[in-house]
Amino acid sequence: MTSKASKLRSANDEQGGDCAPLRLIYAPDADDSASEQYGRYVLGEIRFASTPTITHREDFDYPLVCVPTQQLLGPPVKEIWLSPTPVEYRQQADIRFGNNDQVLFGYTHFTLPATGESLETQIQRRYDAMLELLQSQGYAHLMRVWNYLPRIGDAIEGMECYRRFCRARHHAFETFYEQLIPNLPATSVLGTSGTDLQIVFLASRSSPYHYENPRQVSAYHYPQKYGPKSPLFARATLVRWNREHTLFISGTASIVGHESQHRGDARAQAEEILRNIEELIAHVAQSIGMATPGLGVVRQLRVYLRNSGDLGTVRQIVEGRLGAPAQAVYLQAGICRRELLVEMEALLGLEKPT
Ligand code: 3EB
Repeated sequence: MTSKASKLRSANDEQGGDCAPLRLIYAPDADDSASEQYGRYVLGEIRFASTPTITHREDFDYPLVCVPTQQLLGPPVKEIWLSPTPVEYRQQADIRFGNNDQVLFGYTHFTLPATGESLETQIQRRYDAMLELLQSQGYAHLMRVWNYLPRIGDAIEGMECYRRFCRARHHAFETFYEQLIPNLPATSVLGTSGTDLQIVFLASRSSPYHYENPRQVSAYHYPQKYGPKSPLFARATLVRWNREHTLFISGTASIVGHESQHRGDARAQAEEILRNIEELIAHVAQSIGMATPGLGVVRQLRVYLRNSGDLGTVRQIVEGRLGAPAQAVYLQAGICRRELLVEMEALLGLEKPT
């Protein structure tokens, strides 16, 4: 066993095997030794690069996602989802996945079809396959989904690609789940400059808790003006492990109620987003009997910018509100409504109240 792997193992042993079954770390993208050292303790890895999509490397077994998007600040990083115990890797249908005893990391992608009908059929098919895989492997509960959608804002045969995506996802979820709302996970949908629709997901054996944001209309209740079928996702998902909690915060935009706020003003949008995230964290903390922790608890943040020129402005707001301990990755990406310039998603751990 490599030294990093044995360190992971002993950290888990010290805690009586109680630590979270997944943990996100960042490593320099250029450094393959990081991935090699963690070896079979990697559930999956996400890289960002505008270069061609690498989906699999023969020397690593784990799912490797390469999102064709530009990182706007700092040396290129990759996100490594680590397991405290060795991971098993498999592929079923078109889905690559890694799992330990408690959680599963999965990845599937396909070239975006050119016509609206085949686009929706393909999306629905992949979602069906994902849900069936999770059911059959015993990881029935989605915790977090990321969708990277080329041409997100383009009309394809008269309907926006994102709206078609929402309709296809709606059909898949509706067919699979008896009840929708208790099953909708934290989610993001971002536009890339690539050719493939990429779907990355995390699922667990145990049942997570999904939350809505008191400042926002639930996306599944959005009025029809945003599309024929509403976006099906939760604003946040909390997973309670033995000793700690993991909170996944969905892609969050400058939306209050269901309306976009601060058209054309990236600074004000960033501020609104941080108010949304702060309120959501407060709401979750309150529901589990914790004191309101504030934005300082955010450990990892992804900031998506429609225009790279807004980096300086948005960064200033983020750093002012979150402080030093948070790691933020800034990426250039398409966002689902054309007036939205910024979107952010977050990951944090909450200590269990004693
Ligand atoms: C919003 O709040 C902004 O369709 O799954 C954010 C996160 C958004 C997830 C989705 C959409 C989705 O409506 C967009």
